[in-house]
Amino acid sequence: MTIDIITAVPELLESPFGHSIMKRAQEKGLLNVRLHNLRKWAINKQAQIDDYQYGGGAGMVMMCEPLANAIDELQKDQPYDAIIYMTPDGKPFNQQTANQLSLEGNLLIICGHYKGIDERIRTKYVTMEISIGDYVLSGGELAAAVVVDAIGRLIPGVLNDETSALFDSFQDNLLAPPVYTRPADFRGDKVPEILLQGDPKKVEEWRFEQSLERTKTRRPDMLGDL
Ligand code: 6GU
Repeated sequence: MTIDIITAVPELLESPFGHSIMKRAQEKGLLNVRLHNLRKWAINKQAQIDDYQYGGGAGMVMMCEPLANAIDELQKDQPYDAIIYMTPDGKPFNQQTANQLSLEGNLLIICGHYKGIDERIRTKYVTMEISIGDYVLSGGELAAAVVVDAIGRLIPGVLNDETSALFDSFQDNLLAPPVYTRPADFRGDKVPEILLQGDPKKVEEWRFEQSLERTKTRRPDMLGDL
């Protein structure tokens, strides 16, 4: 899977994909994340990519030309299954969307800054708009890192234990159960006995009950149609 990211601040995205699981995914050739500096397509020697908004008001708007030229050039090399714009007024991102996007081949992600991008790029190029929650970030880069991480770890072969994504919170509309590791007794606080007994069926039942209980108390909204 290839994910191209257009950003005015590529530095913000270098570290998130350079470590741990995302790094391994790229080393294994399962995920190819490419950062593209929008300034490369700036309209003049001043490296301009944004301008004042028509109608007045505070905040700069990212201009059509650099974005359109960037997208056109990248699109020449490969068609995209989705052109995604990161924006707080986009569709709330969730596990279902992550699952769907992890099945795609080529994605293009556009990170906005300032007041956002010219509306004409949204209507003419963008096929999907994603928000990662009801709060405002100063740019789309951190949100893009969140989305790429959520997608990347679902690509088959990226996680060591391939089944482990199946037990994630949200993957079956339940929160994950509590987990424990050694020691079995930490300052008098003991690991639940059932996990030590080695009966896989009982462990599975216990985990399901814990998941259900946790979801009921923390996120009753998720149980709406159960
Ligand atoms: Cl995708 N971008 C920005 N700038 N702020 C956000 C967001 C995205 N999602 C939530 N807040």
